[in-house]
Amino acid sequence: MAPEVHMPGPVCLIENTKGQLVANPEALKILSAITQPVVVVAIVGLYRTGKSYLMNKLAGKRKGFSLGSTVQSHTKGIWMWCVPHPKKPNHVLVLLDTEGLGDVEKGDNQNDSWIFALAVLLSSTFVYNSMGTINQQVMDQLHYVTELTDRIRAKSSSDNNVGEDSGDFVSFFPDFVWTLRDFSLDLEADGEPITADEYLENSLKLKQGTSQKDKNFNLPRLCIRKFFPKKKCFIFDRPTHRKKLGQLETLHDDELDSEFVQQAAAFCSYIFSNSKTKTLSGGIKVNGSRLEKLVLTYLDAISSGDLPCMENAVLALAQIENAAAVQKAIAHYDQQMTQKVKLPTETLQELLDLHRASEKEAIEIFIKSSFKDEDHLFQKELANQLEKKRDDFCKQNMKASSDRCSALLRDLFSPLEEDVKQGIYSKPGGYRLLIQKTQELKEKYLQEPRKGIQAEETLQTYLRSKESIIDAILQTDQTLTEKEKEIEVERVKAESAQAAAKMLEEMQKKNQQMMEQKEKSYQEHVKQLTEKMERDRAQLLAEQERTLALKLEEQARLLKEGFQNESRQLHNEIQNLQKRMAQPRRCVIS
Ligand SMILES: Nc1nc2c(ncn2[C@@H]2O[C@H](COP(=O)(O)OP(=O)(O)OP(=O)(O)O)[C@@H](O)[C@H]2O)c(=O)[nH]1
Ligand SMILES: [Mg+2]
Repeated sequence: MAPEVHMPGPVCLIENTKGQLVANPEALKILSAITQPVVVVAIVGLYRTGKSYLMNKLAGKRKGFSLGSTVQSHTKGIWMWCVPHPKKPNHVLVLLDTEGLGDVEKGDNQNDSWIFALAVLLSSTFVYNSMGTINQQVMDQLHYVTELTDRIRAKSSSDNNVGEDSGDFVSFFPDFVWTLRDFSLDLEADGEPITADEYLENSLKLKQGTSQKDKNFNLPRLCIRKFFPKKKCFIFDRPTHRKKLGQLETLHDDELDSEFVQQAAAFCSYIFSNSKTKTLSGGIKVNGSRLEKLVLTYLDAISSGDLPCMENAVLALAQIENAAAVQKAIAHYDQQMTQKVKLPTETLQELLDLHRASEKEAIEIFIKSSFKDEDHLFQKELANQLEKKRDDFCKQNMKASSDRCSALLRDLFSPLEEDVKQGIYSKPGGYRLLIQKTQELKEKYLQEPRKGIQAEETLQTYLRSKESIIDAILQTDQTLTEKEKEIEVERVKAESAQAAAKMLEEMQKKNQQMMEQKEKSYQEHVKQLTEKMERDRAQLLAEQERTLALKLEEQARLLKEGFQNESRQLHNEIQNLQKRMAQPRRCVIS
């Protein structure tokens, strides 16, 4: 299959002008056309630290995200480059390069904080980039991570105050990768070589003590540990001599420091193999068009002064997609019915069977394309629309049948009507002849195929409309005695009563069939919904189990390091999660 995206270079996704963050329609259009799942890698960090250069490496290009060669901050807002994923077929790698943090010329810390928060919200792998070792200064610069609790909400429920639901962040947050550039020290601890990951772990160790200084020391570390259970660290040598750094873009690998080339390759390889598809709570995989909606929802919240809420974003996404899922299901039903149904159908059951088969497929399509259909509102809407469509088909079917039968009666009986008008039957013995002729035509009528469900009723209505004429001919027929005429009138009456009874019986049968159909429709909705809920529940459980395992691991680490308070807090979160995992789910659709 041909790759779905072709972007020769990055475009600005979120413009940052005069402190306002605005989505760029051109970039949104590119995203909306991507139906494949996306792996989103965002890079964030202090300005002028080689972020754009590293992102170009992930894109496999020397040029792309624009680099600046002066000390002035270069990238503005958030830039996006979508490329076919080099390792995951049918996935798109979305690279987000962000404006450098801490630019003194800009002097707007608020704005930086939002860029940091947006990068966390939109990515599945969040790369934090800094120069040199992890020292206190670098940690202090990471105050943005401690501010996330004031910027982002996980759940919308109003009884949760700002920051209180940060325990839920884990299930929404990206994996964390720290890239340390121009790292010139040897990786050692107590004289022993250590890995970059161990270096990061050590740097995130907490200090015992309760002084303000200790608290300040611990806070960013605790936030990183708590929000990002999955962490990874990469160190990079300086890519080349200082003098050549300005033309880095033009240099080939063999002109760069060989250590750096290897380190950059290891970083890219890790990202390609380990970065996950962007997934929302409930295991909802994000494709380009969903990412577009997330961008819009979060920016809307920020510009209207609200805190972006992850749960609300998922719900907003669900609303849009579930409405589209109803439309898609209905369109399929319409297409199937137009293709299969030839009105009038011979029996009502024939029509209901076709409806049922198309309805089943429509529900399947809805269930496949919908998610988080709270209280089954959209499925109920689908059920209502399908029911209305079925009733419309039934009405059309009756009309088609009546029209066909009336036309048939006209064709068959008009010569007879003409003869009656000419007085051919107004003679002795005319009545018997007329009854005989009528009987013959009736039989012909009954033999005609595909008259539909109104065959009997239309015939009876027709015959009733001719009763007075037949009666007049009976009265004028001199071959019959008065007694015979009376008997004949009684016979005709009895015949019509019999026909009425038969019609009533048929009507009851039709009603019964309609009721049965309603019950079957309901059962079909419930059956498919239950199957979906079971699948969803299994997925959610798996996700919760993963989160639980990561939290338990972190709790053990905190205990080992002697942080009773922090571990107790985590314990509460773990208990809440376990409670949620034990909750049964209901499946009701009425
Ligand atoms: N010392 C050093 N310089 C680098 C490195 N990578 C890139 N550069 C150079 O640093 C300068 C800035 O690089 P960019 O990639 O634009 O840095 P940035 O972090 O994107 O900068 P902003 O967009 O302003 O935040 C350019 O001249 C790059 O060639 C690196 O690993 N070490
Ligand atoms: Mg840049």
